[in-house]
Amino acid sequence: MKYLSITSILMLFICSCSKEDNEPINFGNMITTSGLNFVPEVLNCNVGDTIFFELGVTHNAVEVSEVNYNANNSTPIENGFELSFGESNYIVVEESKTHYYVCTPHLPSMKARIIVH
Ligand SMILES: [Cu+2]
Repeated sequence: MKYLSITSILMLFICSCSKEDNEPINFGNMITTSGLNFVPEVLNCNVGDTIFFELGVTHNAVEVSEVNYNANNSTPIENGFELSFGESNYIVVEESKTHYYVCTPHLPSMKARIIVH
């Protein structure tokens, strides 16, 4: 008969506790880069969701206004998010609106949206 070590029992205890204590995180809200594209180009999510970014080393992500998005202008929007080249990070969306963002060196092709419902 095999017994669980004290470490294993502690680990099981810690894991089951943290599952109950924390809100579930939706890891489906992930934005990556492929070629000169953000993937997905349109991310649909809900207020309160966490959005993860994993950017390739040649790409950044700068939130811009809708007007600048349509004009392929990378001027950052006030209080927007900004991830530097190759950064892996996350944001939490707290408002029902559309976030427009671009990769500065790869405009006009590389831009995308996060639609918060
Ligand atoms: Cu890029």
